[in-house]
Parts: sequence; C-alpha cells; structure tokens
Amino acid sequence: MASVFEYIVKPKKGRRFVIGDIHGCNKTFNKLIWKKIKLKLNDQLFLLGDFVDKGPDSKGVLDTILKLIKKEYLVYPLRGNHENTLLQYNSEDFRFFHWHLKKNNELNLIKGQKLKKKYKNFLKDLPYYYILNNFYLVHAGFDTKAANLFGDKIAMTEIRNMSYNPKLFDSKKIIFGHHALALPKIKKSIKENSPLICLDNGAVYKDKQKKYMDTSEMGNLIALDLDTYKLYIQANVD
Ligand SMILES: [Mn+2]
Repeated sequence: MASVFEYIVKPKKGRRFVIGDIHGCNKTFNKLIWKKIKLKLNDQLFLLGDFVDKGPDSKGVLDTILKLIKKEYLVYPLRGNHENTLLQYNSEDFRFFHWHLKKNNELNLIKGQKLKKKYKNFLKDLPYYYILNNFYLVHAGFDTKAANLFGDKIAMTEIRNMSYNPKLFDSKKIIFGHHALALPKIKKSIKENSPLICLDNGAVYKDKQKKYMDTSEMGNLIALDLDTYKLYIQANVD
C-alpha cells in the first residue's frame, strides 16, 4: 500500500537536492545529476514528479530513477499529475491509452495493452509529499482551504497559485513544481527567502518560449541544494 507521505531525516553526511518537472528529458536529467550536481551515494535526491509525458524519453527517465534506486542512491520521488494520468489511462480504453502513449513517445512503457509491471508498481507507490525538518515537498502544492490539508490528493498534484499560512505548515517552506516559471522569478523567490519556492523552469519547453508572454527564460532543468540554497541549472540537451 502506498504511503501518502514520508518524513525524511537529513543525512549526517551528504547533501540534499530537489529537482523539478523532468517530463521525459532524460539526457538533461542525467547531465544535471552527474555533471552539475555530481551526485554521491550519501546525498538525498528529491524529485518533484511529472517524470513522464511531453518530452522525448519518459521511459529513459523512469529507468534512470529505477537504476538510481537499485544502486542504493537516496532517491525520493513524488507523484505528479502526469503520473496520475498514466495510471488512470492504463485502466481505461486501450485505444485512448494508445493514442496518449503514441503522442508522448511512450509505447515502450507497455507490454501488450498495459503498463509494464515495473513501471506500474513504481508509479502507483509514489508518495504525494515529503516532510523534512524545514520543508514540505510536493508536486503542485496544498489547498489551504481544504478540510483535510494533507489528504487532498487532487490539490497536491494539480493546484496552481497556492497560498501560504505559516500556522498550517509549522513555518516550513514549501517546495513544488507543476507550474513552469521563468528563471528570474525562481531565483528571486530563493533569494528573498520566500516560503513558497517553485522549481519548475519548464525544462521541456526549450523550443516553446514564444508561447509564454513574460517567461523568456525557460527550458532549464534545475536543482536546489536545500542546505546551501545554491541553484544548479542545466539547459535542456534533449
Ligand atoms: Mn504537473
């Protein structure tokens, strides 16, 4: 049974990184963790979800995460709305599921008409959020008006423009993705010590900047060191 959340203790040695929405950009993901971060076995790596869809290699991203877990890297993946979508379509009409998979270059995720077991098992067990000593990590955010703040799975994977209330969150900061933001805005929230930090710089939108009015600085996959607040920026290479 999947847990809704986990409490994660800071490692005695080792760093803590959070990476935003990867969306099938496996080469970019690998370059960020190996060339920029230089990930070590005693570092914690938190992944904010939306591993799949839109980009060229969803299977590659899932395989990279599964390989890290197998090699005993301290990986903490979260569930995004695109992981929900994949699981939901997997249980629906195959013609529609096939259309979705083909559109997203994901036919290599299935065997017959269903998701391969290793991917389904990984996706269905993804937690919705993590609690750290000084942070909440979640794909989209929390609905501060919800009766059950930490039980609202739809909000955690879908909400946009969440509000912040220090009492509800023990004054911990909330780190999330889901909504692509221009790099200057992300840097500003970090520099100004904002309680809400979005780490989605729209890595998958490298060729689509023109769609966005005020967000010319998109197309990077970024990682935040939770202890030094250093930002690692990897331009899309997929
Ligand atoms: Mn999302």
